[in-house]
Amino acid sequence: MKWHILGVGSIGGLWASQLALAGQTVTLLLKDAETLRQYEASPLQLETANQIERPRLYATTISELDDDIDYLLVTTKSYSTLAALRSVERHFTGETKVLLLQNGMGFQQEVVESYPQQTVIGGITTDGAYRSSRFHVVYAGKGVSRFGALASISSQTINQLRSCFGSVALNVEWVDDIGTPMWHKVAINACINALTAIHRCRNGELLASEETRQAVAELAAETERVMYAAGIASPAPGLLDRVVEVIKSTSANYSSMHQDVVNGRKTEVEFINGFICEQGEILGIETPLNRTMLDLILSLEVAYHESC
Ligand code: KPL
Repeated sequence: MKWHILGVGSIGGLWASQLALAGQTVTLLLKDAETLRQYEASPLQLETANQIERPRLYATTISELDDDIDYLLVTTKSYSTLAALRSVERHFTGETKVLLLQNGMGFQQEVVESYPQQTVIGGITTDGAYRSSRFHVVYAGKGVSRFGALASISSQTINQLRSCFGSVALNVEWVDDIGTPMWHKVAINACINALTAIHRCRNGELLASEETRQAVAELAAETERVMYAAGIASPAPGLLDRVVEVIKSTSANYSSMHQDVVNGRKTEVEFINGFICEQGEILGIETPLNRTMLDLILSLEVAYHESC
């Protein structure tokens, strides 16, 4: 199969490498000539516990791409999705499949509506990866990735994807209902990420004080009410217990939103707590705590930009 990767960060780099190592033809779509030059000087490496792999990949700038896109894996930040897709849509055919493997929710529906001709697939992952330099990806924690269709899909495509996923050295599952796992992930992130960015702490430290333990519990209760109104069953044994499990199993991590805030980057809060607020509004459920998280993180982003 022929894959193009849009968004070559840690998860994009991990997937590009593993697909190529499994024998797929993989092209990285890089944003400009400077990024391509950096890539050519120091091509993608994947570091795992016992080795460093140098997969065989193709790379091009988006403007120089001259090929049709068959399978497109999108691993950009959630807020860049539509702009990123617009930059490559001239290479779409009726056969193009778009796989969205990103944080947050809300933008997937916009993609489905903006690209009614394409097969759009949603995904979530708990794989842990980070970059130690621009194109050096460290695969730090084996998790699981799940994909499922967000719009109509042929059984032939499902079979092709299943067989491809079975050949890569990652835990990947095809699921009939991706909406529920996507909701669970965004709900868990809504209870952890913003709080860690506001308190400037590691995930595990949220359980260290009564104040933050209570904030987590109240956010989980509010988020669960919205999820329930949306017709989504809570993850077993309940959202708060699941959130506490994730906090414990990632206790030494700085959440992605914490990292974005301390590095002065835009965060994905609008597609995490912002998504819960939007759903609350649609479903008639009050979301004052998610609103506070959204407003505080947006003000931290503004404060940073004004100080620069
Ligand atoms: O998904 C995460 C994130 O940081 O975005 C968690 C689960 C909170 C792990 O850090």
